[in-house]
Amino acid sequence: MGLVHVFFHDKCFDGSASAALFSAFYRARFDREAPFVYSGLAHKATALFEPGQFSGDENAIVDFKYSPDPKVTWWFDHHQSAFLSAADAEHFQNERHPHKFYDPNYRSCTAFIAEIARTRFDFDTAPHQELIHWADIVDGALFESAQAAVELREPAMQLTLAIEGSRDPSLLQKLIPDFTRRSLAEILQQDYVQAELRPLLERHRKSIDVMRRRMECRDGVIFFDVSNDDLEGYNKFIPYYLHPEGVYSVGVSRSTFRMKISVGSNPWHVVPDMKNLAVLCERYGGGGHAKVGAISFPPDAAETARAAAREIATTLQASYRHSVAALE
Ligand SMILES: [Mn+2]
Repeated sequence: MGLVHVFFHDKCFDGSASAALFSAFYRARFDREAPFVYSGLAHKATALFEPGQFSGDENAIVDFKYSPDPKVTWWFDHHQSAFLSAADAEHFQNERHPHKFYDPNYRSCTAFIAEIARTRFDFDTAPHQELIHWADIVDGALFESAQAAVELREPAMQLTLAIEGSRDPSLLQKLIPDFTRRSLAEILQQDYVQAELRPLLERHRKSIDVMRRRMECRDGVIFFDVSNDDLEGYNKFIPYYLHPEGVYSVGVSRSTFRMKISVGSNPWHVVPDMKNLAVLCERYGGGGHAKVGAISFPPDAAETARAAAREIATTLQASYRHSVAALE
């Protein structure tokens, strides 16, 4: 029996769930006794893969970029930008490897693995439906409401907070095997999960209080400046939770290495003719997607960042008034 080394998107619910589902599939259809090891992969500016890293008898990459390394024997991904280069994309297309799969139309890699394993390898995915369902919701950010996204009542939402916020690399080593043998509610009750979660939930609650104090909503735009507050990241749905009447949000925050303007739109409150936020942020040297964008400034450019944020808020307020006038 050969060692299976699984490489997965680190600190990501879908990445961890993909690693778990792939393992269950491989055990059921290829080798019931195979030992597994797991390594998280992160996006960074330098080389994503290290030479010699693919040390298993089988090496699987799930929910992460393609590697043309011949030691990689399985690959599943659903990201729009799955290939580091045109040469990698060509390598994938020409090789036509029977165990390498790519489809950017899937909301989660977990659902993609499930579909391939079920239809091509006759794997029974029924026992893993809960995991597949939640991977789709979390990775697609398809929360039914701002309450669901911020109050974190569902076990999957609290597990996501633990996975994304934990600094302990051993958490996922325990969580991945648990994903295919316990329900999410059972996993949540495990001591090792509760120990991780307690401080993270406390920080999450505090961040809601801080943001509540710093927020105002006028003409459809929620504005907040938390750059002088001790906030280590925050849930990006909090603005719409506190101000459901808001359509856009503009926030200023600070980290050790930059000042940041975050510009977003409320998934649960849209108006006609929404402003494209990527285009708006590009005007200030930032970027993003149509529905969410960001701009970075050097850490000492606080005033420039604040002035730009005010200007963006004013632009979005005018756009909102225009949209609402069109509705009347
Ligand atoms: Mn994913």
